[in-house]
Amino acid sequence: MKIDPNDKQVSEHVRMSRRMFLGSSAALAGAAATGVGVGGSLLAPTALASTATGQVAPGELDEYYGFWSGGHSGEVRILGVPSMRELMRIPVFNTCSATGWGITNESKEVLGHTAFLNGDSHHPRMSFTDGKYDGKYVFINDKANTRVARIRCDIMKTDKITTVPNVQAIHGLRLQKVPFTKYVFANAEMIIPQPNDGRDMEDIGKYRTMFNAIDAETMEVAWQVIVDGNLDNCDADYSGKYAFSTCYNSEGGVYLTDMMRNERDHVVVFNIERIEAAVKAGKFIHLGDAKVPVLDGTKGSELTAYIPVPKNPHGMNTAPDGRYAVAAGKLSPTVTVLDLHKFDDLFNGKLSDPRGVVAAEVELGLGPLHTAFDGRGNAYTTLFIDSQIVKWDIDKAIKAYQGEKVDYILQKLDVQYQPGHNHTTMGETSEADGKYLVSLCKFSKDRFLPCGPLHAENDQLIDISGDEMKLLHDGPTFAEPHDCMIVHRSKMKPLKIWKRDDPFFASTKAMADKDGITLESDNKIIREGNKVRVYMTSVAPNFGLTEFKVKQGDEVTVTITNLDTIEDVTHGFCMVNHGVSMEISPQQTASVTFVADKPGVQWYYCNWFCHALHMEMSGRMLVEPA
Ligand code: K7E
Ligand code: CUA
Ligand code: CA
Repeated sequence: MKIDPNDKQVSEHVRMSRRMFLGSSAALAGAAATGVGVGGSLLAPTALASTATGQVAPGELDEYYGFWSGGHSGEVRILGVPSMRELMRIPVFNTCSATGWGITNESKEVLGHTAFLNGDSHHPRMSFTDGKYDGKYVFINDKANTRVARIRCDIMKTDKITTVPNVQAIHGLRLQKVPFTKYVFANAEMIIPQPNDGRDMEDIGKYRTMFNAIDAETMEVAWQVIVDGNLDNCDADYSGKYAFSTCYNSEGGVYLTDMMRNERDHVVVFNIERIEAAVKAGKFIHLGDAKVPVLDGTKGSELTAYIPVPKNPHGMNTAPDGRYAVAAGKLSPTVTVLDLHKFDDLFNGKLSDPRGVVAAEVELGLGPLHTAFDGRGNAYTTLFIDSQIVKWDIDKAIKAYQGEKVDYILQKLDVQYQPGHNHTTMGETSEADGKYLVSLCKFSKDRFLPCGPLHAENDQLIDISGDEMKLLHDGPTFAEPHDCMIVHRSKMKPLKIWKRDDPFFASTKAMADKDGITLESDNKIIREGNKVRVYMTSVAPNFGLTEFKVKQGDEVTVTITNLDTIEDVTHGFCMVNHGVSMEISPQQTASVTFVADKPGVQWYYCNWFCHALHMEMSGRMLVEPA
């Protein structure tokens, strides 16, 4: 028996539920639009409710988008803040069977066909214009395979991935803030022989790593600077002149005990103007096959300055006032406050000792890792060993360092347990608003129902709008969000439906053009030797082709264009027993290539719930035996 998708009863039911669904989202959009006019951009009722509880009522929208790294899951996740609801996952350095990331041709083009699919993402950062988030891109590093990826914020898909040559393990990643994000700054962490071709493996004293600048638009590596020591975290200033990185291994050791020997390691400052001038003047070398200019920034170079700071420093965070940056001591209970307004003097000969830029070096507690800011002159530093967030006053810390008797520590809040990064709403921009702080705790221990030996982490939401920090919410997260960034929703303009001319599937469209196919209407099969290209459309609940014939051993490319124009009606394509599945969202084209290696009837079906007849949205690949 055939079910008629145009059956009146069925379609009436679907129309009804769509209308209800669209009706409610339209109301929300309306409410949001009204809110925009009221003193900034928040929904007044949401703001009141969330300030009190951190909760967002069902049907209400969050005030902030949070971008979380997925650590060694390799992805990026979007959380709503303050609800801490997980809104979306963006596969980056991993495979995803729901969306087909790592499986579809479009994603393989981004990943490169030979790319590793295990990643270790740490630091998601949004592009800037004039020190403010511009809603365009989010960049993220992959420590595991020395890559940097870019996510387009209109479609929330990864659109470029760059492997950085000559180095190993990209860790710290921050962006140029001013005048705009021209460069993505990426620290390579591990020291290796240069060149690393097997020659000098035992000569540890010659191991070096590099600071890397990637062009944010082309995603090509613009230049690399060789440094002394290794590189951990980095940040940039609000003048656009400097970037700076912590180094925990100034010893140049390869064993842990060696890396802990010195009482002070350093922060290395990169002079962007001078580096650009040196590149222009041809003062660089090439290493191996890479065409990237490699410059010498080791001690004594005019491109860099080395500021000694205690001990195995980790976090490097610029305050929103543009005046100070904080290096967290990790193995020292101190943080070092650097005066960015004195950084010119590191390069013009006015300072005999680079420590002259240290504005304060004060004790906070055990294991300081990362610092966040509220835009009101306060800093919030995670204390890994003490399992606390310490709130401190930057100006008072400077006075205390100068010998005045002032208490710069305002509050210590226990968190559960052992925080790594923390992040405030808009806190890494000149628009820091001091509303919420998220503490990314590395251990959850007893905070959640036990789920076996492997534990979730615990991201805790803290209200910092008042004088006192108040814990609002525990949020379990799977391995391992090192870091997050939180951006006000007024900065974001994601698409709800794909545009037909999106460059994300331009190559697929070019292939169709060559085959004389119009993706928006054709349901056709093109054969070229043993390569078969199957083009079809989809409209809920039908594939344009309910069957197609191939021969065993054919290489089959299935390209599907989703003609639905209704928000949220995504289809899927899964070929049973072939490891093939993918997402096709409204107005998207997606394609996948596989070998039809099994004879007989092979069913395919839609695996994204799209319609009352979603189960029936299927078809047969008929494979003639070889
Ligand atoms: Cu885990 Cu930013 Cu990679 Cu600190 S890093 S904790
Ligand atoms: Cu189409 Cu489910
Ligand atoms: Ca050290």
